[in-house]
Amino acid sequence: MKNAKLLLVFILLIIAAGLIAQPVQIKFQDPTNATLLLVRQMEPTYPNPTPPASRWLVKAYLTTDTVIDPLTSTIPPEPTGDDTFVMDTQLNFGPGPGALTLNFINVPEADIGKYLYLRFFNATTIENATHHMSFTVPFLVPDSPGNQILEPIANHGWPDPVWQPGLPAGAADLRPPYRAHLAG
Ligand SMILES: [Ca+2]
Repeated sequence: MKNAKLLLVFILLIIAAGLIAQPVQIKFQDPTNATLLLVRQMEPTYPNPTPPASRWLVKAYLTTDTVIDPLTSTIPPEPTGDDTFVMDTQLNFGPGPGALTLNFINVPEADIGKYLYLRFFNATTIENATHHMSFTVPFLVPDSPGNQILEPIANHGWPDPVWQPGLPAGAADLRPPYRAHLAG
């Protein structure tokens, strides 16, 4: 009888573990300075290493298809179509020759099978950004909870020209130049 109870507890523990969401954690990195050089096309003094207060905004989005849909022309710009916002992080380089060192993007288990992409903005807040650079090919979120480390340049690319204009802050020209947002 005691063994039967222990077995029941064991089974319940296995069921409970299965119910806990297992996010997929994805880190995009670039061990070279290639991404830094693309960022410096917009801001030649973008610092390496990048002090926390100077780090531009990076947003991660999900799309159910493989099409990266454009942003709205509202302030702040929002994703369109089937694309949805996932999380913010910061554009950080270094130390060393300028390796891209982003934080992990946490994708909920429910979004496995969707496609993930990053968009860099040329300001520390989206309201002040005039340009953005986005993946050209979104990344399929794999059905394998745990850490995934990927290199964006090789696999997901950037458009040419890399920085895309047209965000409302630039169009409205109501804000100081983006250089004002760099503390470093
Ligand atoms: Ca889409």
